[in-house]
Amino acid sequence: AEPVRVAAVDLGATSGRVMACRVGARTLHLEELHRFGNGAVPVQGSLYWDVLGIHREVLVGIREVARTGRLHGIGIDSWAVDYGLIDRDGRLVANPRSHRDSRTDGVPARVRKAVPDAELYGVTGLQQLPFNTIYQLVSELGTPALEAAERMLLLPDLLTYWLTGEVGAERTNASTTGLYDVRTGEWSQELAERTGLPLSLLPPVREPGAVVGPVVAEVAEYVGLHDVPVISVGSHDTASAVVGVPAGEESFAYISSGTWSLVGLELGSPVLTAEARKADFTNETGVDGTIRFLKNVMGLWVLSECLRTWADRRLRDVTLPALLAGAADSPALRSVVDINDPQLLAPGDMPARIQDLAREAGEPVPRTPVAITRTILDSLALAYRRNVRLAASLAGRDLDVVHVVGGGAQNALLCQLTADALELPVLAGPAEAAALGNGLVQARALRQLEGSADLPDLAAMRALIRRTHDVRRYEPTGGLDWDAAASRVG
Ligand code: LFR
Repeated sequence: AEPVRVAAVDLGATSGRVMACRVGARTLHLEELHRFGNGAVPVQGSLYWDVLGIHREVLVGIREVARTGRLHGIGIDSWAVDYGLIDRDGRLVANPRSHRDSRTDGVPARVRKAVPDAELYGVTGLQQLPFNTIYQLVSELGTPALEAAERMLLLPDLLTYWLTGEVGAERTNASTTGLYDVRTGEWSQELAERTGLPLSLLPPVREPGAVVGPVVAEVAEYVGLHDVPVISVGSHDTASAVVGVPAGEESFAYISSGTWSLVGLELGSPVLTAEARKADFTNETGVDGTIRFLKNVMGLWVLSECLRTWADRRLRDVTLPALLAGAADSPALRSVVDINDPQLLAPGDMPARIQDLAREAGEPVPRTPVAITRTILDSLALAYRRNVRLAASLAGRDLDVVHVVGGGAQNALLCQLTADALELPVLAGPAEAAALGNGLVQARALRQLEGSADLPDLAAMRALIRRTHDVRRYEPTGGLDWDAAASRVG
């Protein structure tokens, strides 16, 4: 079969990318054709996404893919949880908020009164993150915006709606809302009722791999191509990234390392035990009915927010490469903190918060940007160690390797620390796993449309990634007392 060429749109909280992805039986090639910065915009004490700006950048990127070759399909993935509301005329009601907005402060406690945590977990299987869609929506109860709303569209679904005019809720992302029943694969009518949210807000669920429809005329005109199908992919970026993990036969854990670090396992069915709930592990739905059993770890967000703070202060020499080089030459495990402390969730003066956490924990306070960077990386490695081990023990697995995908796979120091902390080999890359997972699912959908009988499963997609992409191996080295460091962060 001829290779197909699709536009894989992968939106992260700090940058968005539009790639041309060429997929054939033995070829898989990504070309980044458009990249743009992204970030929440604070206005009047709220944190908004500039969603129209994102839509415009997505269009620019798609046009670039079309301009440079054939274009057989378009698929969008982004971070999870956040949404836009549309009214009965199909218009956006208000600017979507970021999950780092403080509007959900205190909301989980309110929801707990209507639905105790254990019950909620039994239905959704989700980690208690204060920003889960259910809490964001409950925070909007009684507001004019929610009253005017006809539908809630998760961000990739909103952008897909603007491209096609079709509403829906892609399954992998729907599973992150806290309103989706992980046992039945449907919206939970019961949870909607008990929290006072109208079930009609939630659009019909659609499958990753479904063809949503051709682009509407206004988009076709802009891009210069008619009849291009938009294809539903694992629209939760983590779902696409895990498709893009180049795992073979081995028993593996993964770390999808971007703004967040998602640390866990791929399973065949959810783990809804009391132990999993107490350990606060999530069960998100993946492509092809898999379950991502994982923990959200604060991730490189903490470092990127430090960089932003230092750049605002016009500190010189605080480029990322300089900081990482300095950190690699700094003493290990001198000062470690709980990198998952909720105080690190909201944007702000992150260097000061890291110093405060160190002080409160009785650790030496890191004083320089390099020392703070080292504290963040050591602390991340400790969190990876703790949560990979927890995941394995909760799911009853022995592990051979840890795959690191996403931008963090390019951070050699962090990959080495991860191997050391876990005493397991780390296989790092590809950095663009989410875009690959997005493109591979589109390519399979297109082949299915053509009536091909021989469709790749996840293992075959991963084998293709291994054949076409370099993966860097980090062997664990000894010499550091990770156990002692782990006991310092509690
Ligand atoms: C990663 C991610 C995580 C989700 C968080 C918030 O980009 O999608 O999986 O928990 O962002 O949406």
